[in-house]
Amino acid sequence: MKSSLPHQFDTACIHAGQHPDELFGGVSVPIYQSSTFAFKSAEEGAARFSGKDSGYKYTRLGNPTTSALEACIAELEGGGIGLATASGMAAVNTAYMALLGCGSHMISTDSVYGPSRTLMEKEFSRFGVETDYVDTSNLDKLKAAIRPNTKLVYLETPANPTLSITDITEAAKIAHTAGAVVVVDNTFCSPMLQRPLDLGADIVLHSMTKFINGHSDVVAGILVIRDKTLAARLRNVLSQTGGTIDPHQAWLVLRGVKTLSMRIRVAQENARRLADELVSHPMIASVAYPGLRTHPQYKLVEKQMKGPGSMISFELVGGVEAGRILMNSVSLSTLAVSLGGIETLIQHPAGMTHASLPREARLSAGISDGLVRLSVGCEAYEDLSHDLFSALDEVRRQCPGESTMSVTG
Ligand code: LCS
Repeated sequence: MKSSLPHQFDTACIHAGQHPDELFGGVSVPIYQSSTFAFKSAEEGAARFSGKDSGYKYTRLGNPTTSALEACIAELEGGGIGLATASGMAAVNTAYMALLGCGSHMISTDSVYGPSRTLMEKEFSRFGVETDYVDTSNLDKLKAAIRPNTKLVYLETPANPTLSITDITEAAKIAHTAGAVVVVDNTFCSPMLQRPLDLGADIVLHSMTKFINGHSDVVAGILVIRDKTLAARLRNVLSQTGGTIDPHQAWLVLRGVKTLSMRIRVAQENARRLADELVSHPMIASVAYPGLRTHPQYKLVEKQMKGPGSMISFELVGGVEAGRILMNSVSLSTLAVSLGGIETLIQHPAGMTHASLPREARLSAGISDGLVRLSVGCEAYEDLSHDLFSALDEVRRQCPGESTMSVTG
């Protein structure tokens, strides 16, 4: 696919949306830590509020540091308008609120980040929005779920935490035929590995808390939209509901994103090697990793993504109890939720990130009680491997019973 980026991706991570500060020449974008902006005259203030003058007015509505970040991520996604938010969930909420209303219907990937589903089930349902959760990796199921009032098709691919993959191009065709808007949560890939707008999506969404910032020190989100009318609609909802990012937070993400491509290359290489070793370990019952040839959608991964990324989910022989021993036995990998940071994190979706879902819904979305999720970081491979496989030895010691091996990919 022909890139619409003016620079190579690695270059754009460092420079997109940024230029030396005009006042002193500072190379790093200044942090405009100001809630409000002075007008030179009453006339100038009025012109800004009427839209005749595009200058800044109030940070909830726009801020120069935030604008630099929005321009940067929009360019990395291949062009569009960026809207940075206070968290990934603020981006999800903005999309739901802008696109749905009483009597409308949404179809969502069943295995999405837990709160993206709970927000809809507990809150938006109160306002008369209906949702079907389907395995969107199966396009027939997606097609069958379409209704005359379907306004939004919400895809998460790779999905959290099952790593199942939805064909964005084909799903967008189905949604567009029905007149629905397509949102893709691209958090697991970052724009380095997948560019949903180029594949037919209308809106791409990220928790920038993850790979884009990459240092587990900021909570932030973003929406990128190419259609100007749709972008204006989302901007209105965002600025009125107050989910705007803070300028200091925006600056931290701008600093983090500069190393995005380097971090992803190292983490992905570590993940590939770990996944290869995990599949042949006797205590592992199944491994889900998009880079394994045994992944059920391996061909689609090759077509749609530029690399398999660094998230691995696996099931241990011995289920929940074995997972508990593993998580308590690692020492370099940190037992924590979140993902996409420079450090390796391990967690238990059923008890942690997806605990808000009723068990039945969770199981039907493929998130079993014993699934363990690993967000592989940039540590030296030998150290990571030693930590994980020593912990697996401990599992074997405390919880014997070997696998007959069923790699689900
Ligand atoms: N979308 C995805 C795919 C996510 O994984 C998360 C957070 C969000 C949206 C929400 O972003 P936030 O508001 O936290 O910035 N995922 C988390 C996870 O898997 N563990 O902890 C948070």
